[in-house]
Amino acid sequence: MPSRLSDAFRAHPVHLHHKHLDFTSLQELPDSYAWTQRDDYPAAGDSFVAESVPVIDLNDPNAIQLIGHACKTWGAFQVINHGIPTSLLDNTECTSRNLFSLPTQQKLKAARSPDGVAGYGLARISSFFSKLMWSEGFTVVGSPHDHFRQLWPQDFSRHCGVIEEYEKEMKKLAGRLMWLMLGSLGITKEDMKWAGPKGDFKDACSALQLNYYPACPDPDRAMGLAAHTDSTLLTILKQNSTSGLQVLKEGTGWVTVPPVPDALVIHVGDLLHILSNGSYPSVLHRAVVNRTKHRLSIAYLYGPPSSVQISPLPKLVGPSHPPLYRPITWSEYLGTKAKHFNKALSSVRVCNPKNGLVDVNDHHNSVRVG
Ligand SMILES: O=C(O)CCC(=O)C(=O)O
Repeated sequence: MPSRLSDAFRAHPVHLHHKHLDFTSLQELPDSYAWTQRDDYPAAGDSFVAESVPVIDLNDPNAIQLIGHACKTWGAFQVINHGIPTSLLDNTECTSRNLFSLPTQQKLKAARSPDGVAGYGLARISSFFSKLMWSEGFTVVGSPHDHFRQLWPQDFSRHCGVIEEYEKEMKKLAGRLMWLMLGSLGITKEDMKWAGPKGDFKDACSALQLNYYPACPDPDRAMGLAAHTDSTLLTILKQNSTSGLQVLKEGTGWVTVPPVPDALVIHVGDLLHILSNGSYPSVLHRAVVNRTKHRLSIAYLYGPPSSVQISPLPKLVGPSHPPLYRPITWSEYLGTKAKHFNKALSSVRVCNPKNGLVDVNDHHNSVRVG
């Protein structure tokens, strides 16, 4: 992540205490992890088979239409036949599992600093909540080399190689998905100069977030990762075979995204919501935990070059569709998010949708904390 993006975090340091990270010693849920207001929306799917986010085959000739529909109605979808080799998905999951299995003291050698982005620790969003989340995280920005050398002094290069290969493949897939998602809005290369002369989003910025959710003695009262939207253009999420990811569907409630072997979950992020002038909702999601099984997820967070101004695309703006958001760089938006969290989008909104339409991301204002 270029220094401009790291600056957003440096300006908003979070002082999280990492001492709670040894979950194996906890036989009962401590009060500090008990979320009394967890169910701010109903959970769908307990008593009936609820619909869930569409699974889209990227080789389907109608993929672009299916993606457009999924983005509009869910802000999320799963993809299969995406071209990422199963062996790379497995190796990345294996490196992540290996990392979180290290003794706590070893992991803390690579702890994220209060004003940093990369490294091991609690989710950065923890600072917005009075209760702790039942998870550990590790963020990679660029090369994981320096941190991995601390974690595995003898064996770091093998793990670095896996993560770097994963980042390279994710970048290619993210560029491809960008064109499918933008194409479904009628946007072409002429409309997206910052995608570069080859349209390959060469200067895009990204980070990789590894999440580990240990088995939990009281999962109904715990929270793995609290409800949030991503500050990205899009996120590519790989989950292991334990379910836990839930997305909020307006009018339905929390819907579980079931793990599908080799599928990747795609989230519309806040910046794509802005580019689409509000047509594609930035999906509110969270992770819940399991009594007997641990869970792993790997999120590739993809955004524009740090200094590019992101604003509603001119083609999507007109007399009946005024621009809903002011222009903002990713760097500035990360600073806004670090300060306002789930109210960041509304803080950059300049007007409400016309024709009585509700802004699809308005529900974020009602998400309760703690
Ligand atoms: O673990 C999951 O499924 C969600 C992860 C996530 O939302 C994140 O890393 O931002």
